[in-house]
Amino acid sequence: MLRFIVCPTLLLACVIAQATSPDAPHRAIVHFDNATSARQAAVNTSRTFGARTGQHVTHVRTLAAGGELFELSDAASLERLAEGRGVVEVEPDIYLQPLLVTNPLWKRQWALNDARVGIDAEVAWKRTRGEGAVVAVLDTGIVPHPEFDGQLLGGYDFISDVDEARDGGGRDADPTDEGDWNEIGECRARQFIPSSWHGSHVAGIVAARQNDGLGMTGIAPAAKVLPVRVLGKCGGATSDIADAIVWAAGGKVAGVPANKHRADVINLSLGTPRACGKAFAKAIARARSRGTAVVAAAGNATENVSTSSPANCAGVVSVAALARQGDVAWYSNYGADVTLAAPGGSNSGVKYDDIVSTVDTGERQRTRSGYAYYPGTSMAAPHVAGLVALMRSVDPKIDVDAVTRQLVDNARPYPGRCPEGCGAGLADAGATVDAVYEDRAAARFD
Ligand SMILES: [Ca+2]
Ligand SMILES: [Ca+2]
Repeated sequence: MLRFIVCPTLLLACVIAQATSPDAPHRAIVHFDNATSARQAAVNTSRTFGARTGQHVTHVRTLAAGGELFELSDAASLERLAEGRGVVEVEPDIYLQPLLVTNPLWKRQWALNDARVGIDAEVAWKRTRGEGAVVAVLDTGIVPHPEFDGQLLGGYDFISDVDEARDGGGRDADPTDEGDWNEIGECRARQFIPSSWHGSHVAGIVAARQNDGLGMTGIAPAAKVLPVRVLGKCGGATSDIADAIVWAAGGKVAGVPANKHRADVINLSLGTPRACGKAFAKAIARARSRGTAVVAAAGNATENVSTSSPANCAGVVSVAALARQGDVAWYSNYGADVTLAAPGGSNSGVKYDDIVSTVDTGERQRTRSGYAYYPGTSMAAPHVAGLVALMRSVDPKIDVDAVTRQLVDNARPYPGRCPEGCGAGLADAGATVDAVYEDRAAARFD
């Protein structure tokens, strides 16, 4: 029987509704011409239809504003019903669904759902939403946000410098973002620069709550984010970031309590133009040896990624940014050391062509939670880090080299142009998660 599901935003709820609806009765509303009375209509239609098809058609009632409701046997055909005497129109008695606004920003999340330039998250979600996986976000810290309720693990604040930290102390167990605004002259700012809440934006891309009636969804909404604060007022020190990489991977850092939630993947949406130094190289090697994958933004300098650290470090999954139209973003770094690309936004002045995610709305200190559209390889990287969480959820034992190999092997060709070269193509969550799932299933029979 014909059945419409009103389902504008995605949703599991709708899938379930479709699956259960065949149990509902088969009914049709028949509209007759003015010359046919309700009683006549009921009798005529039942007789006519029954005579022609041998099916049972039972009159249920007359609708208040007109129209006759009939219950039909299973095989009853609406087309045949329409042939009845005096019948003007037949419509199925469709079941409607409550218009739950489960993720109202879904229509803006082209990075996840656009068939051409998105990463095909919905296909991956048929297998997993990241259950059991941990994504460490090494960034400006985290703000309270309804999208993070139940999504966070206890992280850490690795900023050693009290002035940079703005929380009155050095390293501590509170990774809350204290704001990275700059007054004129502060950190060489030539004009006032408001707080970015960058770490919260990145964390939302990874694991904002799904189907909570609010805002957006992360790519791995059942994964947990481990917020690690490494960027303060003027950025972050290599020494602090290197320690935080080791800690996030479950390694020991003197003076810091052990991390009880070893990350499956570390996201580094940060960088500086220089070669990969030994501090990063050693920390990244340590993390990888502990089974933690490291994903880094390729950088926003429109240069070869070999100039941007830590994206240029060995073993890192280096992520370039795709613009809304499918070409590599004009600002994105590129080159042979890029592993693959993910949606990062156009940075063209059209906000919906950038990446929506969670922020605070305060210009300096935290004020209240909200959403903002940012462009950058910083936004591309967490799509891949979230995808790694999905992969680890499907196969917790997949090693860091296999993670990179599967990302590369299952990327799809660039929908647009990347003339200077940017790795294997566009990250494809559906194909990659399917491949990991199938490999694991095959391994069980080896
Ligand atoms: Ca602190
Ligand atoms: Ca949400």
